[in-house]
Amino acid sequence: MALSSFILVIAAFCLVLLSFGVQAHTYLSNLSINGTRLPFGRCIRPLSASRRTFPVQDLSSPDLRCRTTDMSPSATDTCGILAGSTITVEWHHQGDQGEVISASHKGPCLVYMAPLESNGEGNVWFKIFEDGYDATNKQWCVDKLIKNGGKLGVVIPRDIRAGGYLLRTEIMALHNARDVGGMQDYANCAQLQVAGNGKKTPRGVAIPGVYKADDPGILINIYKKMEKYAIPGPPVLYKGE
Ligand SMILES: *[C@@H]1O[C@H](CO)[C@@H](O)[C@H](O)[C@H]1NC(C)=O
Ligand SMILES: *[C@@H]1O[C@H](CO)[C@@H](O)[C@H](O)[C@H]1NC(C)=O
Ligand SMILES: [Cu+2]
Repeated sequence: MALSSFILVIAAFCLVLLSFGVQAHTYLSNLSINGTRLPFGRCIRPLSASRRTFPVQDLSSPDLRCRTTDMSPSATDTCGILAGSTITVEWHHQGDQGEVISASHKGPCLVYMAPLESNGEGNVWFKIFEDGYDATNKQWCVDKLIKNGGKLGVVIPRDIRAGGYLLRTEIMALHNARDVGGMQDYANCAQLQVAGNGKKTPRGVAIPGVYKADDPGILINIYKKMEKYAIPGPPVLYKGE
C-alpha cells in the first residue's frame, strides 16, 4: 500500500518533468547584425523567466507586444543597423544550445516594426516579414526555423525613415489552435537604431488589437489537409527592396 502510493507519486513526478521537457517553448535569444552574432539578450527587451517559458494566449493582453516584464526603453541597449541590411534573429528553447522549439509547435513567423518613441502603443506596428505554410512541401515557418538552427534573416526596409524602432519577432504555435484561445503566441522585441536616407513612416496596426480569436489563421485545425493558410495580421507593406 505505502509502496504503491510511493510509486504513484514518483510516476506523477516523472510525468511533470517529462511534460516540462516536451513543452518546449521558445524565445528570442541572439541577434546577428553586420555579420556578428551578439551576446545573449543584447538589444532584446528583457524576458522574465516566466515569460521566457510561457506563451501569451490572451489576444487582448499587452504582453502580446513583447512578452516582457519591463517595457521601459532603458531596460535594454539599442543596436545600430543600416536600413536595407539584414538582421538575423535567433530563437531557442533554452540558451543557444540545442533545441529551437518543439517540432509540434507548427505555425507562421511574423515580424513587425514600430517607432521606438511609441513604445509599441497605438496603431504603430507595421509588418515587414511573414512566412506561413507552404502546401507544396507541407512546411511551416517553424519547420524551416528548426532546420535553420533557430535563425531567421529579415531585411530592414530600405525606405523607412531613420530613427529608433522596436523590432517585434513573433512565432504562432498552432498545435492547440482548434480551440478558441489555443494559439500560443511567442513574441519578443529587439531595440534598434536604424540609419539611412529613407523618409517613409508606414501606417501601422495596434498590438494587441489586430488579432481576433476567430481569425482563420488563429482558430484553425492544422491536422486537416490544407491548401492555403491565411497569415494573421496586415499585409507586409515594405519588403525592404
Ligand atoms: C552595423 O553597421 C552600421 C553601419 O556601419 C553601424 O552604424 C552599426 O552600429 C553596426 N551595428 C552593430 C550592432 O555592430
Ligand atoms: C547567444 O546566446 C547564448 C545564450 O542563449 C550565449 O551563451 C551565447 O554566448 C550567445 N552567442 C554569442 C555569439 O555571444
Ligand atoms: Cu510550447
